[in-house]
Amino acid sequence: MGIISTSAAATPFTATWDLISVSYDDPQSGTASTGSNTGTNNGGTAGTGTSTGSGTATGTGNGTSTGSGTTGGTTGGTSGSSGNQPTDIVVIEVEDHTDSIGNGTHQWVAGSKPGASGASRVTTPNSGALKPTNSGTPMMSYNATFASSGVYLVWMRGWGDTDSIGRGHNDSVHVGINGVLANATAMDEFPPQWSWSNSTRQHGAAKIIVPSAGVHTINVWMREDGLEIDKVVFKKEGSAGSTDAPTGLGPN
Ligand SMILES: [Ca+2]
Ligand SMILES: [Ca+2]
Repeated sequence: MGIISTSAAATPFTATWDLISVSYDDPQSGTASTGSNTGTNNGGTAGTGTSTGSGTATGTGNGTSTGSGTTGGTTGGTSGSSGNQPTDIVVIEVEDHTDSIGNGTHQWVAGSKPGASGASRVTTPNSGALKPTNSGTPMMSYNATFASSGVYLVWMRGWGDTDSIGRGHNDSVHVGINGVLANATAMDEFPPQWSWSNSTRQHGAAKIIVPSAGVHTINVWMREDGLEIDKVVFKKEGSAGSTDAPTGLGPN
Protein backbone atom coordinates (compact mmCIF):
# COMPACT_ATOMS: atom_id res chain seq x y z
CA MET A 1 0.00 0.00 0.00
CA GLY A 2 1.20 3.46 -0.75
CA ILE A 3 0.16 6.80 0.59
CA ILE A 4 0.25 10.13 -1.09
CA SER A 5 -0.73 13.43 0.42
CA THR A 6 -0.52 17.07 -0.45
CA SER A 7 -1.20 20.37 1.21
CA ALA A 8 -0.75 22.53 -1.85
CA ALA A 9 -4.47 23.07 -2.20
CA ALA A 10 -6.72 24.63 0.38
CA THR A 11 -8.13 21.21 1.19
CA PRO A 12 -5.48 18.57 1.58
CA PHE A 13 -6.26 15.10 0.36
CA THR A 14 -4.87 11.69 0.91
CA ALA A 15 -4.96 8.82 -1.54
CA THR A 16 -3.98 5.23 -1.15
CA TRP A 17 -3.47 2.47 -3.60
CA ASP A 18 -2.53 -1.12 -3.92
CA LEU A 19 0.00 -2.38 -6.35
CA ILE A 20 -1.35 -5.09 -8.56
CA SER A 21 0.81 -7.34 -10.61
CA VAL A 22 -0.52 -9.64 -13.26
CA SER A 23 1.37 -11.92 -15.45
CA TYR A 24 0.31 -14.50 -17.95
CA ASP A 25 1.53 -16.31 -20.94
CA ASP A 26 0.13 -15.41 -24.29
CA PRO A 27 -0.79 -18.66 -25.94
CA GLN A 28 -0.07 -17.42 -29.43
CA SER A 29 2.23 -19.83 -31.07
CA GLY A 30 2.23 -21.42 -34.37
CA THR A 31 3.97 -21.74 -37.62
CA ALA A 32 3.83 -19.53 -40.61
CA SER A 33 1.44 -20.54 -43.26
CA THR A 34 1.49 -19.83 -46.87
CA GLY A 35 -1.71 -18.71 -48.45
CA SER A 36 -2.57 -18.42 -52.04
CA ASN A 37 -5.69 -17.83 -53.95
CA THR A 38 -6.89 -17.19 -57.39
CA GLY A 39 -9.80 -14.84 -57.90
CA THR A 40 -12.02 -14.60 -60.87
CA ASN A 41 -14.53 -11.90 -61.55
CA ASN A 42 -17.11 -11.76 -64.26
CA GLY A 43 -15.75 -9.64 -67.02
CA GLY A 44 -12.60 -8.92 -65.12
CA THR A 45 -9.05 -10.14 -65.04
CA ALA A 46 -8.29 -12.84 -62.58
CA GLY A 47 -5.89 -11.89 -59.84
CA THR A 48 -3.39 -14.24 -58.27
CA GLY A 49 -1.13 -13.80 -55.36
CA THR A 50 0.79 -15.47 -52.64
CA SER A 51 1.69 -14.07 -49.32
CA THR A 52 3.51 -15.40 -46.35
CA GLY A 53 3.29 -13.76 -43.00
CA SER A 54 5.30 -14.19 -39.85
CA GLY A 55 5.73 -12.14 -36.81
CA THR A 56 6.24 -11.98 -33.13
CA ALA A 57 3.77 -10.32 -30.87
CA THR A 58 4.89 -8.78 -27.62
CA GLY A 59 2.49 -7.12 -25.27
CA THR A 60 2.86 -5.37 -21.97
CA GLY A 61 -0.15 -5.32 -19.78
CA ASN A 62 -1.01 -3.92 -16.42
CA GLY A 63 1.69 -5.78 -14.69
CA THR A 64 3.77 -7.84 -17.00
CA SER A 65 2.85 -10.11 -19.76
CA THR A 66 4.89 -11.28 -22.61
CA GLY A 67 3.59 -13.36 -25.40
CA SER A 68 5.25 -14.59 -28.46
CA GLY A 69 4.02 -16.41 -31.42
CA THR A 70 4.01 -16.50 -35.10
CA THR A 71 1.09 -15.35 -37.07
CA GLY A 72 0.21 -17.23 -40.15
CA GLY A 73 0.26 -15.76 -43.60
CA THR A 74 -2.42 -13.40 -44.68
CA THR A 75 -4.74 -14.17 -47.47
CA GLY A 76 -2.88 -14.02 -50.69
CA GLY A 77 -3.84 -12.46 -53.91
CA THR A 78 -6.25 -9.80 -54.93
CA SER A 79 -9.29 -10.51 -56.92
CA GLY A 80 -9.43 -9.57 -60.52
CA SER A 81 -10.24 -6.05 -61.50
CA SER A 82 -13.78 -5.37 -62.48
CA GLY A 83 -14.71 -5.54 -66.08
CA ASN A 84 -18.00 -4.55 -67.66
CA GLN A 85 -20.18 -5.00 -64.62
CA PRO A 86 -23.95 -4.67 -64.95
CA THR A 87 -24.86 -1.14 -64.00
CA ASP A 88 -27.32 -0.07 -61.35
CA ILE A 89 -27.89 3.22 -63.18
CA VAL A 90 -30.16 3.88 -66.14
CA VAL A 91 -29.93 7.25 -67.91
CA ILE A 92 -32.52 8.74 -70.27
CA GLU A 93 -32.35 11.97 -72.25
CA VAL A 94 -36.00 12.94 -72.14
CA GLU A 95 -35.89 14.29 -75.71
CA ASP A 96 -35.03 10.76 -76.91
CA HIS A 97 -38.52 9.39 -76.40
CA THR A 98 -39.93 6.51 -78.39
CA ASP A 99 -43.44 7.89 -78.15
CA SER A 100 -45.09 11.23 -77.33
CA ILE A 101 -48.84 11.64 -76.98
CA GLY A 102 -50.55 15.00 -76.42
CA ASN A 103 -54.00 15.77 -75.09
CA GLY A 104 -55.36 18.32 -77.54
CA THR A 105 -54.24 21.45 -75.71
CA HIS A 106 -50.79 20.33 -74.60
CA GLN A 107 -47.92 18.41 -76.13
CA TRP A 108 -44.34 17.86 -75.00
CA VAL A 109 -42.11 19.98 -77.24
CA ALA A 110 -38.34 19.66 -77.56
CA GLY A 111 -36.11 22.68 -77.92
CA SER A 112 -32.66 23.96 -77.09
CA LYS A 113 -31.74 25.68 -73.86
CA PRO A 114 -28.31 26.69 -72.60
CA GLY A 115 -26.92 24.16 -70.17
CA ALA A 116 -29.16 21.30 -71.30
CA SER A 117 -27.73 17.82 -71.57
CA GLY A 118 -27.76 16.12 -74.94
CA ALA A 119 -29.56 17.59 -77.88
CA SER A 120 -32.18 19.55 -76.00
CA ARG A 121 -34.73 19.70 -73.21
CA VAL A 122 -38.50 19.19 -73.38
CA THR A 123 -41.38 21.31 -72.09
CA THR A 124 -45.09 21.99 -72.52
CA PRO A 125 -46.93 25.26 -73.33
CA ASN A 126 -47.35 27.20 -70.09
CA SER A 127 -51.01 28.18 -69.81
CA GLY A 128 -51.89 27.23 -66.27
CA ALA A 129 -52.75 23.54 -66.66
CA LEU A 130 -52.26 21.08 -63.80
CA LYS A 131 -52.93 17.35 -64.06
CA PRO A 132 -52.90 15.71 -60.63
CA THR A 133 -52.74 12.18 -62.07
CA ASN A 134 -51.57 10.58 -65.30
CA SER A 135 -55.09 10.78 -66.75
CA GLY A 136 -55.55 12.96 -69.83
CA THR A 137 -52.13 14.52 -69.72
CA PRO A 138 -49.29 14.53 -72.29
CA MET A 139 -47.03 11.51 -72.00
CA MET A 140 -43.63 10.56 -73.33
CA SER A 141 -42.40 6.97 -73.17
CA TYR A 142 -38.99 5.30 -73.38
CA ASN A 143 -37.58 1.80 -73.59
CA ALA A 144 -35.13 1.38 -70.73
CA THR A 145 -33.01 -1.66 -69.93
CA PHE A 146 -32.53 -2.50 -66.26
CA ALA A 147 -29.82 -4.90 -65.13
CA SER A 148 -31.86 -6.22 -62.24
CA SER A 149 -35.24 -5.99 -60.62
CA GLY A 150 -35.84 -3.86 -57.55
CA VAL A 151 -36.55 -0.36 -56.36
CA TYR A 152 -34.89 2.49 -58.23
CA LEU A 153 -34.70 6.10 -57.11
CA VAL A 154 -35.80 8.58 -59.77
CA TRP A 155 -33.58 11.64 -60.29
CA MET A 156 -34.98 14.23 -62.72
CA ARG A 157 -33.05 17.22 -64.10
CA GLY A 158 -35.39 20.13 -64.64
CA TRP A 159 -35.85 23.89 -64.72
CA GLY A 160 -39.01 25.13 -63.02
CA ASP A 161 -40.12 28.03 -60.88
CA THR A 162 -39.99 26.72 -57.29
CA ASP A 163 -39.45 29.72 -55.04
CA SER A 164 -37.61 29.99 -51.74
CA ILE A 165 -40.55 28.58 -49.77
CA GLY A 166 -41.34 25.74 -52.13
CA ARG A 167 -44.12 27.27 -54.21
CA GLY A 168 -44.38 27.17 -57.98
CA HIS A 169 -46.71 26.70 -60.93
CA ASN A 170 -44.33 25.15 -63.45
CA ASP A 171 -42.38 22.77 -61.29
CA SER A 172 -43.85 19.27 -61.12
CA VAL A 173 -43.99 16.15 -63.29
CA HIS A 174 -45.07 12.51 -63.01
CA VAL A 175 -42.81 9.50 -63.72
CA GLY A 176 -43.95 5.88 -63.90
CA ILE A 177 -43.09 2.48 -65.32
CA ASN A 178 -45.06 0.25 -67.70
CA GLY A 179 -47.93 2.74 -67.78
CA VAL A 180 -48.44 2.77 -64.01
CA LEU A 181 -48.08 5.85 -61.83
CA ALA A 182 -47.17 5.10 -58.24
CA ASN A 183 -44.26 6.26 -56.12
CA ALA A 184 -42.94 8.94 -58.45
CA THR A 185 -46.18 10.92 -58.57
CA ALA A 186 -45.80 14.70 -58.55
CA MET A 187 -42.04 15.03 -58.52
CA ASP A 188 -41.32 18.64 -57.60
CA GLU A 189 -38.77 21.12 -56.25
CA PHE A 190 -37.39 22.48 -59.51
CA PRO A 191 -36.13 26.04 -58.99
CA PRO A 192 -35.46 28.38 -61.95
CA GLN A 193 -32.10 26.88 -62.82
CA TRP A 194 -30.96 23.45 -63.93
CA SER A 195 -31.14 21.20 -60.91
CA TRP A 196 -31.73 17.57 -59.94
CA SER A 197 -34.66 16.45 -57.82
CA ASN A 198 -35.67 13.15 -56.24
CA SER A 199 -38.49 14.77 -54.26
CA THR A 200 -42.22 14.38 -54.52
CA ARG A 201 -44.96 16.69 -53.27
CA GLN A 202 -45.64 14.15 -50.56
CA HIS A 203 -42.05 14.78 -49.43
CA GLY A 204 -40.86 11.27 -50.05
CA ALA A 205 -38.20 10.09 -52.43
CA ALA A 206 -39.46 9.41 -55.94
CA LYS A 207 -39.12 5.71 -56.78
CA ILE A 208 -40.17 3.11 -59.31
CA ILE A 209 -40.34 -0.62 -58.79
CA VAL A 210 -38.74 -2.58 -61.63
CA PRO A 211 -40.37 -6.03 -61.71
CA SER A 212 -37.63 -7.88 -63.57
CA ALA A 213 -34.32 -7.44 -65.33
CA GLY A 214 -34.63 -6.37 -68.93
CA VAL A 215 -36.48 -3.77 -70.97
CA HIS A 216 -39.36 -1.82 -69.46
CA THR A 217 -41.34 1.22 -70.54
CA ILE A 218 -40.63 4.42 -68.65
CA ASN A 219 -43.39 7.05 -68.76
CA VAL A 220 -43.16 10.78 -68.13
CA TRP A 221 -46.45 12.65 -67.77
CA MET A 222 -47.07 16.40 -67.54
CA ARG A 223 -48.34 17.63 -64.17
CA GLU A 224 -47.89 21.41 -64.16
CA ASP A 225 -47.32 22.83 -67.61
CA GLY A 226 -44.26 24.94 -68.35
CA LEU A 227 -41.74 22.78 -66.48
CA GLU A 228 -38.66 22.15 -68.59
CA ILE A 229 -37.12 18.70 -68.19
CA ASP A 230 -33.77 17.53 -69.53
CA LYS A 231 -32.70 14.11 -68.30
CA VAL A 232 -33.82 11.39 -65.90
CA VAL A 233 -31.53 9.00 -64.03
CA PHE A 234 -32.61 5.85 -62.18
CA LYS A 235 -30.33 4.64 -59.41
CA LYS A 236 -30.97 1.31 -57.73
CA GLU A 237 -31.90 1.79 -54.11
CA GLY A 238 -29.04 0.83 -51.83
CA SER A 239 -26.37 1.06 -54.52
CA ALA A 240 -23.42 3.35 -53.96
CA GLY A 241 -24.43 6.99 -54.25
CA SER A 242 -28.09 6.23 -54.99
CA THR A 243 -29.26 8.98 -52.64
CA ASP A 244 -26.77 11.51 -53.95
CA ALA A 245 -28.07 13.92 -56.56
CA PRO A 246 -26.18 13.74 -59.84
CA THR A 247 -24.04 16.79 -60.46
CA GLY A 248 -23.89 18.97 -63.53
CA LEU A 249 -25.22 17.20 -66.60
CA GLY A 250 -25.22 13.88 -64.73
CA PRO A 251 -24.03 10.53 -66.04
CA ASN A 252 -24.29 9.55 -69.68
CA1 LIG B 1 -47.58 26.19 -65.36
CA1 LIG C 1 -31.65 16.52 -72.53
